Amino acid sequence: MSVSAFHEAPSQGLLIDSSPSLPNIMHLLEPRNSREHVEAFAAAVRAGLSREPKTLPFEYFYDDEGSRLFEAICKLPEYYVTRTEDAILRRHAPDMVKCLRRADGPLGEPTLVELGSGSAVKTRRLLAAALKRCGRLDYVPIDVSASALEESAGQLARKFPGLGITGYVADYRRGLERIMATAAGPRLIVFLGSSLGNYTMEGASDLLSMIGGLMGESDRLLLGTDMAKDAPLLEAAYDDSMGVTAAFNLNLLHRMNRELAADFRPDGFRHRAVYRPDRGRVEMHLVSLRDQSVQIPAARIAVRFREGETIHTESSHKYTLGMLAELRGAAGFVEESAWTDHRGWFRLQLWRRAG
Ligand code: AVJ
Repeated sequence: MSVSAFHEAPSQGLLIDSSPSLPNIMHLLEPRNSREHVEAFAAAVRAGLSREPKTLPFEYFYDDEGSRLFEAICKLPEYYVTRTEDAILRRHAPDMVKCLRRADGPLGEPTLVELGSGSAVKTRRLLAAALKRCGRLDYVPIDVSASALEESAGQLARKFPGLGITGYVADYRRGLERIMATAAGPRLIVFLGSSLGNYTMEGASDLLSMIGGLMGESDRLLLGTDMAKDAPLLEAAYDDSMGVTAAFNLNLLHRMNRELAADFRPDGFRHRAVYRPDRGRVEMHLVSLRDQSVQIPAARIAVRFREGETIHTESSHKYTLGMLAELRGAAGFVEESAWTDHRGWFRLQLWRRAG
């Protein structure tokens, strides 16, 4: 396939004229500044900070600033997760997409659905392999960050002629329900980066069951999971020397200030990451450095913090084979194949629905 001069032309007009497969972005979420969105955030904050111990839902890390900080985390020397998964993908992508076949009837193109695509850098390995195999492919990323989705969809459209892209700004459930009702099979759903790890074992099993419930016989789930390993490695990965992960965690306080008119003093808290092998996870907390009280007007609460009290902001599960087998069984999947790196730090597994 040759790249025409049009593709490099700076003019938007020429780009549109020359590209039959410009990404299509569907919005199933309320925009960030809408009243519904602010109210949902306020309700989550009120619930989490009224509880003992205090918590905040991890979903709220990913505003534009948080998504940008997460991309920076992925490049840190301590954060081996992204690099390790990418090495496995680089090596085995052609095997991972074998469930996809060239469309041979009126059924439409093979489809690769991605949950939480972010910047979709690692996904390129899979897209390249699937395009080589099938010629054409529909790529359907789902992400809550409109900016991340728009940017990566634009880049991928330029890089991969033959790829049809429809992005969904949506939560996983609503996005998947819509996509699985419309896209013809076979469909490969990819859930990379150990994003599943943010869910409790129960939440993960519910999410996987929901996904399985929408899958047909010829569909497959490709799931990337970070594995249990030595505490120092894990704690360094979540508390890097440049302080990027700390900034990512503290951004939640800035976000409450920005969106809920809260008066958090971010220098009154510090980032803490601790591996709890008994719970199978790394936990991130924000630790209050003193007794203090914070007003959150949009959530209609004032919150008191004791010195040393923490907000539990994230869990990142680090799986054993036993934990993965438990999830697989509970959610009704069967494993077809699995790939790992030479140190066994990260695992990609291909599952189909049981029965
Ligand atoms: C995007 C959920 C996979 O848990 O490792 C990175 C997020 N948090 N550093 C992870 C994260 C702190 C990341 N996931």
